[in-house]
Amino acid sequence: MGWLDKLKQGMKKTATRFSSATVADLDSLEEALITTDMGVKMATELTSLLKKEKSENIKQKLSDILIQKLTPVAKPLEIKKSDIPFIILMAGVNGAGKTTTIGKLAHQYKNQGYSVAMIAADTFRAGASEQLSRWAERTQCPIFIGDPNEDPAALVYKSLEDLKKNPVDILFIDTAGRLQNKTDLMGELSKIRRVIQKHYENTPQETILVLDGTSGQNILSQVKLFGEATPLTGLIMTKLDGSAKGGVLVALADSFRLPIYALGVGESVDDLQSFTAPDYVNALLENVQ
Ligand SMILES: Nc1nc2c(ncn2[C@@H]2O[C@H](COP(=O)(O)OP(=O)(O)O)[C@@H](O)[C@H]2O)c(=O)[nH]1
Ligand SMILES: [Mg+2]
Repeated sequence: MGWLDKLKQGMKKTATRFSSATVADLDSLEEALITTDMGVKMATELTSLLKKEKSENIKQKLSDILIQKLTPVAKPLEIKKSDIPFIILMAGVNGAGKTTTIGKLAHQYKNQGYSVAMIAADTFRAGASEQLSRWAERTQCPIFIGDPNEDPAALVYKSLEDLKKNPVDILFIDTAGRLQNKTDLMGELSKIRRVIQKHYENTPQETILVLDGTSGQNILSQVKLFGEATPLTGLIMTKLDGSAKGGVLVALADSFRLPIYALGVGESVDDLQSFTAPDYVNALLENVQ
């Protein structure tokens, strides 16, 4: 199955709601848009734009507006050769898909000929390092692992010292996603950043927030909270093959101008895709009559 088919499958819930809302009946369309998790504000804004639309083809108009909103954020993650080592810090709540996404990205970059390494800086959760180690083994990347509960920043420091002797093109840093306390989160992420910057100025080049596409509107508060804790450069949304309500991407594009680098559409190594706004909107609106 192609990724868009997976995406469509994931959005079936949305699509079913859409199918009971005809574009001729804009109030029910507004309700359907809200249930895609794009948010009440966005749904209301879209519907009022459509109410003013003179042409017959309201669905086309809706599609055009959505594509226009999503196009600026649908950007692939670019590795700049002049910026090597290219350091990518992965942030996100527990279970969002950070570790899996690192595995998938490492696989892609290895296939493109880059050398890749990983630091398992989630030293708190039992099993987190083992999980990343399995990805490191599969993708044949060197990995740095700490002792249980070792200070993540200290592990990053040691790893970077070692990498000076054995340089790589791309370095992924996996982090713990503890969100109980904003001060903790901010403290930990900024400590890791400071350590990185001691070794390389203007790094990490990327701090990517990984978001679970099934968490609905909660995603928006995660972006806000993490964004306050650390400067984010982009987003990756996972689990769009599940019961995702894809409208949340529209809400993200509207609320934050952060690029959405990739979408996770499954648990295997190839299930990570960049997205293009037209394909995405087509999948989202497929069942609108
Ligand atoms: N269906 C699906 N599952 C995913 C995807 N990405 C990650 N997962 C699963 O979600 C769970 C949590 O992922 P993990 O990478 O451990 O999250 P982390 O805690 O942020 O590191 C694991 O069981 C993954 O296999 C995805 O795109 N689709
Ligand atoms: Mg993890």
